[in-house]
Amino acid sequence: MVARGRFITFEGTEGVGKSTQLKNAARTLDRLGIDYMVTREPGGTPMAESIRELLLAPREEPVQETTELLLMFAARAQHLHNRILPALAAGTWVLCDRFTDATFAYQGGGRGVSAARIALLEALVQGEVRPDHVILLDAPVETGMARARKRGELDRFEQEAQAFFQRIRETYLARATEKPERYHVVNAALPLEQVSDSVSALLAALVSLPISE
Ligand code: Z5A
Repeated sequence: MVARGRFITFEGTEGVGKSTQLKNAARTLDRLGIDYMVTREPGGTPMAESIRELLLAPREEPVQETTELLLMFAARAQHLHNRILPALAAGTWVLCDRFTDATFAYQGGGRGVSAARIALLEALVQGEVRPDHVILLDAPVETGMARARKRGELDRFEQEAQAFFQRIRETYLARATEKPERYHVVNAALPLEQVSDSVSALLAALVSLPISE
């Protein structure tokens, strides 16, 4: 029987370096000879990518919190069942740029949707499925925002005020404190080379760690 792949997610506030570290993680797994795929949320399948476009587009019509929440989980249902779970079952590791922790942080901490309501949808869409490991790239909000701003045009989320991102950071850190066995907090404010070394070392350590079922 093929050993199930590991499900590893990368989380953090704007511009902390998730995309950069996903590329670094992919290179590390290449070196370690591990079969993997890289994906992202919202998105990861053609239909989920269409939902992503709906979610990120700046628009004049106010977007209801419930609409945003349901669209996040609609995209996740497609992605999880059509792509992530089949890959894990085939023994492929999945490196995912954001997952449900982002919903607890953005829609929960950021927008004020109750954790209980989010947990209800989490159970509906995911059953018992959770990431094996969450790599939380943590940096002061201003550091990430300054990096993100350099890219130019801001999407609907990036147009939010600093206090929104501060609540998101706090929610992520609180979740990491609750479940230290699943969350790995990396200081993302350090120079790129140091952050990359920490993430690579973390992944190398995970290879030899048994999966908790
Ligand atoms: N969202 C949500 O609300 N609820 C959910 O459930 C989910 C998502 C799943 C899309 O996410 C949006 O969806 C997101 C949350 C919401 N909100 N926004 N905005 P996304 O992941 O696609 O977009 P993002 O969060 O904005 O990611 P990002 O801005 O692309 O940032 P990043 O991937 O973390 O950073 P990066 O592109 O790797 O790095 C940014 C720049 O900094 C780049 O020039 C790097 O070269 C540089 N960098 C990276 N690391 C360093 C270090 N260590 N030092 C110096 N410079 C660095």
